[in-house]
Amino acid sequence: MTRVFSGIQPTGEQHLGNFLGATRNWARRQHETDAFFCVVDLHALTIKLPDGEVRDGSLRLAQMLMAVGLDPEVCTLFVQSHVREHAELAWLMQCNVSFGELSRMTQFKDKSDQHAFVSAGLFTYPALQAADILLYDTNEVPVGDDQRQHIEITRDIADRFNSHYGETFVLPEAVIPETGARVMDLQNPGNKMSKSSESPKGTIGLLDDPKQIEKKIKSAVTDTDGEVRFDFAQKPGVSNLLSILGAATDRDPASLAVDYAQYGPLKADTAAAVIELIEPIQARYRELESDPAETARLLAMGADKAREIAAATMDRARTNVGLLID
Ligand code: ATP
Ligand code: LTN
Repeated sequence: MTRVFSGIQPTGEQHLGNFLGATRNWARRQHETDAFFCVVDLHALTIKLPDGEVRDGSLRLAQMLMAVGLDPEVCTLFVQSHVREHAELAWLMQCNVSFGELSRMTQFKDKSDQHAFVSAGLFTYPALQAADILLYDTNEVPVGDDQRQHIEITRDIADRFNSHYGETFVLPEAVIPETGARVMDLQNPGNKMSKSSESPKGTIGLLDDPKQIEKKIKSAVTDTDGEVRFDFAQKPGVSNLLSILGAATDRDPASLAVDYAQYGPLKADTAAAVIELIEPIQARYRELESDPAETARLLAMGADKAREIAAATMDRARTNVGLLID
């Protein structure tokens, strides 16, 4: 069976971009594959966060992932730091990736510009991500478009390791959705929707109430020519709304454009579709939120399942790389 792995950081609130670009597809794929989904708390440590945020955020994110539809009885849902092999394999990855390769990562360039203290961990972040993926003999990695480069470097590291030390890792493929892979900020449609956006009006949080969602979409930046057309280069704001509506209703954004002569109705329909999509998620989240002990139990069960596979891969990697086996 196809093995699927993906990860998400327990920082900030989940937004529409995370859902349409990644987690919705995780929920869909869990039924047809052997799927592993990981709350990557060690990755969150690359940037200094307020005390307690990673711990609380990990639990809340796990609850949100279940609210979005991940079923811990169907897939394996766990927290990265609960499976020690992630940090261990990351070291072998760091020793098999070059400074030059890491220097070319656009996510590092973006994030290092935003912080005064740039940790070594932020720089070697892709080595830990490669470890995450390779530990599970992963075939497919469902992610948003911004992660393409990280999956490419994972393949390069795996390929290099295999040719130096013998067949050890499976080469993974990125799986990027046709619509929703790059949801843009509503106020700055040149940037991707992000939890670290300067303007909260540009980001739709999965826990925003319907009124807020309506207001944010109504005030989304468009342009002045008044024509509804799917053309990201010329009309980024309008095209982003068409993409969101298309992804929310499982329709093709370009063909949706012919239904609209004005921006007002496009915005109203987009807001209605997003609210319809998000409301049941919010209701499930509110239920799950009330029982953190049950979430912790489910995560411990996930970590036990993950550890079994990770330990076998780690043994293979230790042997092949030439360590003295204890
Ligand atoms: P941010 O930029 O908001 O800090 P991130 O990229 O660090 O976010 P994660 O929460 O770690 O976000 O990402 C989880 C998943 O969501 C990844 O697969 C990523 O590609 C996807 N994703 C994030 N933002 C978007 C977006 N605007 N559109 C589509 N997919 C997205
Ligand atoms: N780098 C990713 C999060 C991430 C991930 C992974 C995604 C960490 N490990 C393994 C897929 C597979 C991000 O910033 N969104």
